[in-house]
Amino acid sequence: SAVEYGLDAPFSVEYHDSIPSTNARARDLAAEGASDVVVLADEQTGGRGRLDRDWHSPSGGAWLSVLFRPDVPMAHAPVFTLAAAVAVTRAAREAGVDASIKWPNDVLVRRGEEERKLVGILTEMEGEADRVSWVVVGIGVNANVDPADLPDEANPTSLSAERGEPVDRRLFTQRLLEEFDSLRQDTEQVVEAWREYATTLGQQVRVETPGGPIEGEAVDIQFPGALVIETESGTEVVSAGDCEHLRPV
Ligand code: BT5
Repeated sequence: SAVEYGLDAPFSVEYHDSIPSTNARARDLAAEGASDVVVLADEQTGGRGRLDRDWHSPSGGAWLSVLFRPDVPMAHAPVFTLAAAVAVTRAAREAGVDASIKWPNDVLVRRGEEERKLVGILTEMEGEADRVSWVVVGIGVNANVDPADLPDEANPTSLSAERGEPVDRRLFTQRLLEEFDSLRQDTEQVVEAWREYATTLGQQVRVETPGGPIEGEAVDIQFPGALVIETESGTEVVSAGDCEHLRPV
């Protein structure tokens, strides 16, 4: 309920028991001129992932969207996706779940070779090339959700499944928002923090890009979010926007 979410957050919070999509609501608020608002829901009935894919959002999750207006050029906006991944990873680790980040937008839990998706992040924005007007960072955390209720093909997991007991969503969300607030104001620290939690670096990867797949070893990340890949024919720098899929090969 809304009471559970008595958040002391650096944003004003709009809570919904059920809403089609917190990102869609945050975009509407952006159109009305709002900023520094978090839209939070217990359940989404029309949650969206990248490329208009469905995001399953049953009751018990932490489905939220942060609307803000950073003073940065459009090209820097991918850094906020990384910032959200770092923030949610820290909050998950504090809750006892050993999360790490798979470039660019997944937070997952690794068990040996297996990777289970815990979180998805969808960043949307509008503005001019030299200045963003608004950014909406949508963060979908499988908090107190049974993975059996989520699509199998993504190999999903949840905070409660990993912990063996429910997580305090108020505390978790509060820590997530505090971390995100600090990172969004100091984007220089984001890339370094990201490296600390990344599973991707050092791995053989295959990234699907509009220009075709790129295979090689992921060696680094560059501000504001591009992956550096050593391929047989040289070094490739793949920007977050180019990535459709990445998996170990
Ligand atoms: C993402 O997309 O991972 C971004 C998801 C962002 C969701 C948040 S929730 C709050 C805000 N409001 C919204 O409407 N959206 C944002 P993508 O990388 O495209 O992954 C989507 C794929 O993940 C789907 O095609 C499924 O295979 C899988 N999937 C769907 N729901 C899932 C879930 N709850 N947990 C794990 N995997 C899921």
